Amino acid sequence: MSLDHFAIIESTLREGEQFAGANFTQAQKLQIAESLDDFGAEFLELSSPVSSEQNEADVRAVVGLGLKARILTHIRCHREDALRALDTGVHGLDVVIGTSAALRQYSHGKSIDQILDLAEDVLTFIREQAPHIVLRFSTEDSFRSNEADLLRIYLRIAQMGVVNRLGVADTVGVASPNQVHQIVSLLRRLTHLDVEFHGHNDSGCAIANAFAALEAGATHIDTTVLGIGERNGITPLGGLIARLYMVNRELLVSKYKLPLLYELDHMIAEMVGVAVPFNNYITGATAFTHKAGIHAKAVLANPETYESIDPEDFGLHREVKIAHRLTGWNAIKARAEELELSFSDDQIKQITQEVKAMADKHVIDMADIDELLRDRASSETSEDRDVVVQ
Ligand code: HCA
Ligand code: CU
Repeated sequence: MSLDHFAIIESTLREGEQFAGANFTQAQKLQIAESLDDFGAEFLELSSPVSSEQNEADVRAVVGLGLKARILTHIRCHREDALRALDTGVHGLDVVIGTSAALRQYSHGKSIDQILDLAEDVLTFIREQAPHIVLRFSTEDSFRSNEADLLRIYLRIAQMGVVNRLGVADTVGVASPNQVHQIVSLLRRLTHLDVEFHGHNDSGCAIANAFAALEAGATHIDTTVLGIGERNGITPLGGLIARLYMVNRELLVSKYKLPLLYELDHMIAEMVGVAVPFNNYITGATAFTHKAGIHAKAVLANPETYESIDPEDFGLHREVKIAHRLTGWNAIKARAEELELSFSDDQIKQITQEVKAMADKHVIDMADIDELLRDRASSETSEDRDVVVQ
């Protein structure tokens, strides 16, 4: 399994550019490329230079940055596209062709035999032109393609000995983790080539499918920041990171600059005109917010009780919400200590009941709690004084 040895192909600048709200300027693309490189993404996949003149200029500009990340571009299975792409100086080509009946009929109109002939011609041509480039071949809509056709294509391509990597694409998000596991393990067993997984999220399995691919031996996973892409997108970078963190925290912390994730998610959200979802993996507004009294008590004693991810690994902080009717006295006590107000446990329990009663009547916030605590503290001191005076 390759959970401890994998690479991310960050496709915000290709699949992400296919997101409804994405219209990146060259300056934005350079900023995205630099940020992803800084984060530690091993590969950046860019839109095909054939798609527009500006896109061609953008590929050249990103290549010109001389980043540590290797630059790939994504092209159709055409000699012409390949030549245009190679001319930009990219380090690798991701070649794709549709293999499902629907795509064969309504997209390029080719039979499986014609696909094989074309792939053989184009891939061999690319290898002749660029002996050292990283070359990948992928079947679009793999999971709605006939399984026997798919295997025939992959095996023939593998036998040609010109590609470094095979791509499996769940183009419309139909695959389950089990299906992904099966095809990826089969390809790894039969070909020994690197295997990449690209998964859309139409039915909510994109992260689980990417993880299953890695468990099955996949070497490369496609992501985009926030998961942006066609329709509701693909495996989100942050979501994949969260999933992988669960099995190998040390590796993730050393391989990637995790504290940059918050910045990345918010930068892309702003560029494409969406908000970072409140429930987003790691960077959502409530990702590290604890509320119920039972949770707050345990988290205040030891955060691991209710946290599987340490926010500090991502440069973030947890929040314990205490201003609500589910609050508990341990949380109120902790707040009193923060304010340097001292009460007995019985007094804190009494104040907690007052907080709950208040929250039952209307929405309260921390200022209400602080006011109540200060008020009770000052009446305590005046009662003490009274006692002294008496
Ligand atoms: C698309 C193509 C693609 C390609 C994936 C790949 C897909 O539909 O725009 O090259 O592996 O989802 O099939 O993004
Ligand atoms: Cu896609």
